[in-house]
Amino acid sequence: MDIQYRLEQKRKVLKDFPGPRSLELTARRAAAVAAGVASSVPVYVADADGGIIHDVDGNSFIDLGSGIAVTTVGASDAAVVGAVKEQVEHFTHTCFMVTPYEGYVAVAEKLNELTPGHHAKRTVLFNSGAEAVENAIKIARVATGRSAVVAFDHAYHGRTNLTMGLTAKAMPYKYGFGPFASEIYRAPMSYPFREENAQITGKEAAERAILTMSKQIGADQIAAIVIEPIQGEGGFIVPAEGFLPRLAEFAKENGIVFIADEVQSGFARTGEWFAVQHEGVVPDLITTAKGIAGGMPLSAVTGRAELLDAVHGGGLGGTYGGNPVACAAALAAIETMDSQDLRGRAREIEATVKERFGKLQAELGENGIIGEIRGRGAMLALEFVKRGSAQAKEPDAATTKAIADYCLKEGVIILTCGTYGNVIRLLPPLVINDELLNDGLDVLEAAIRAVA
Ligand code: PLZ
Repeated sequence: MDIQYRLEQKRKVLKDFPGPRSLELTARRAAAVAAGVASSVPVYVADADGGIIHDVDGNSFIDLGSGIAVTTVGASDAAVVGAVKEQVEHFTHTCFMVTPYEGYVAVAEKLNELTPGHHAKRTVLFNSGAEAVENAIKIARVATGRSAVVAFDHAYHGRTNLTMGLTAKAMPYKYGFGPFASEIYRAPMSYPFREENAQITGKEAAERAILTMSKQIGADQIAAIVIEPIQGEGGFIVPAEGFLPRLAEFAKENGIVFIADEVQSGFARTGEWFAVQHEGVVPDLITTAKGIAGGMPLSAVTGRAELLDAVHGGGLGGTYGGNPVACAAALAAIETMDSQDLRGRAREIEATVKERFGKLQAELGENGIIGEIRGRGAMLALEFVKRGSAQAKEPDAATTKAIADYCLKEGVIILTCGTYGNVIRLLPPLVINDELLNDGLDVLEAAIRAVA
């Protein structure tokens, strides 16, 4: 990795935190912004680069969240900034459905090339992850002539009506927002840390899900199975080995479209371009967003040409889908991921984090609070349990929050997640340097020791 940072990569927190400018903005916000939008950090951003976020009061935070897995190449990668500037000086928008442009085509070509499988592929672009998932289901329904869709326990697929229905957790995502779309079914996930039978294999967990599908729906009624290869919001759950391949095989045997939602896990994050590649799974459709465009809003559905081309002309689209500025950013971001070997960097980060926190877990012992350390590449998580509940594995959301709060006060932004709110997730920008990463991890380790 050879990155020229624009901002000094150094953590700094002043005494009065949040500072006066942030407090002023918090007050203005309360009077102007809908209360339903929450922010996990009480400071306002002035600048961001590499692994650092500057706030409006002169504090500098280490970013271990990347704006929820978006700024994989950093929040102001030079190549992305250059490409965006170049594009906005020509045109910001024409609408691909009216007057098309090359950037959209080039992004589609790139996605067709990078996604797993050597079959003929097509791509369609949108703005958000939810929009991509929703359209993948539209495509699967048209292509199969079926309507049922299967999602999993702990799943997160978005906040639109259809994707809320796919998302598992009620509070805060679904609570009070129903009724939800029909023909959505939920199957049991493989969650190794929380399996009642600790010996269950991935294949057996898949058979359990297949039984649910066969009994509750009927395999020939299912249009699509949609799954995050590593579940994100649900707790960075990595299914047992063999689970995803067996589900993909079942889908294939029954004419079901297998959709991998790689909105969070895609684009170098896990040490491969896509998380399904760790088990050699080739999805029929793959949804991407977040990391794809260096922070510009862009999402995509990529997959088998015969599925995407089954949709009638004009059946897919949207005013802004594949915006030219976002496309220019995507091509530059993907180029940076490649030239800086950010997949390799993700694997280095995995090794660093697993080694350090594995030691800490062992040191805290059987009755320590770190239940499990898991994840792939730089999509890593620590799941916390109540002290003394090594057997029961009682989730400890309060301690998890206390750890994140401690980190924030010390200048490290850490995100939590999980159905039980007891998971700390690490999603650093992959361009973070070792010194900054280790400083951030020192703070996290101190936080865990302080609460343990
Ligand atoms: N699919 C796998 O992770 C977005 C959303 C956080 P959008 N995850 C972060 C929140 O509280 O809103 C996500 C995801 C997976 C789909 C989505 C949805 O992507 O770009 O937020 O619509």
